[in-house]
Amino acid sequence: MESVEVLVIPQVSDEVLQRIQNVDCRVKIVDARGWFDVELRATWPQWTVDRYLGARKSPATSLEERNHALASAQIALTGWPPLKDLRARAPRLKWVHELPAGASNFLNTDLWGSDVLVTTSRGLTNRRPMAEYVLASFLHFARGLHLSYRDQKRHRFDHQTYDPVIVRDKTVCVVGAGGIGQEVAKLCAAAGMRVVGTRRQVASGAPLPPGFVRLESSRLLHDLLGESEFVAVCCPWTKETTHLIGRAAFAAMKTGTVLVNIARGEIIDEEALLHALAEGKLRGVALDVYVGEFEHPPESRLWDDGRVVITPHVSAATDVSEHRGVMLFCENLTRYLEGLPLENVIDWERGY
Ligand code: OXD
Repeated sequence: MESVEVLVIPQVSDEVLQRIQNVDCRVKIVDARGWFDVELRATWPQWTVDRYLGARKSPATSLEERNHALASAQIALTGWPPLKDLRARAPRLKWVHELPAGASNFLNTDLWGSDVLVTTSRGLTNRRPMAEYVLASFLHFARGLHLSYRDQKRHRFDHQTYDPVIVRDKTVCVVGAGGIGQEVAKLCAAAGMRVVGTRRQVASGAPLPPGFVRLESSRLLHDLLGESEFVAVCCPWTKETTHLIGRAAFAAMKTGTVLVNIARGEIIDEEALLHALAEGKLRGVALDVYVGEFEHPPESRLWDDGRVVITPHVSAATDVSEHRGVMLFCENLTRYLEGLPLENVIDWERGY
């Protein structure tokens, strides 16, 4: 095989570039780190640009140089946000790998549903920090810590309203028992919680992943919600999971449920969530994601509610990264060069 051009778009380190080069001498890296920032700034909503590109510096390049790099690339490594018109401008493109995990990141790009193989870092993101975010949120509301902000603001305690509960022996429903969901399950089980969960499909007779005492297909989600005090949404956002947590799901939940979403905002119907809060159904809600998070701030009625914690998509952030997206890219590069099937390819029909 002759050389393959690998276009590196995100601002990864020199060490990462070297690791990719070390995969095989046929790899010809086109170092386009940061080149496309100028286009990302022009094509993504200002909210996304401020949040993810900020004031970072990038090399000045001409459109001609960028188009030239795209014209010959067979493989591209991308980050978040991705280029919206990569397919159209890279006629020789065969495969794109994204360092983030979410397939839905490509929804507004011309790669979605295209003939190019697209792989994600699904399951290889910082799972432990995300699991810690979930458990921290559960404990926050279980101990009533959210009420301390109210008391602090008005300089008056109302100790009777705290009504703390212990998480040990309580049931948590992990919605989406993939790589992240399984990490959540392990940590919650270690805290003494009873863990049940759903997956899109569950093979009959397959052993339960560590931590789980029950795993069902998503058809049985409402049954599991009905036996849980805590719920963690960890599944990918697809056609099937849009508004998965809607009115019927809230109706199936116990009064006093704590709900955490570390996946995508669109999985929760926010009107139904507001309704459930108004009805007093939920003890607390932690949202690391919300509907339209790449375009605008959260819905004010959620942000203004003392039972809702909203964070800016930081659950995977950590001082000790365990992200293995580059590792997967390098392994897949070897497979690509050997003509073998790649891991973590997005199935456009399935949506992840
Ligand atoms: C994501 C990620 O896609 O954090 O949300 O990787």
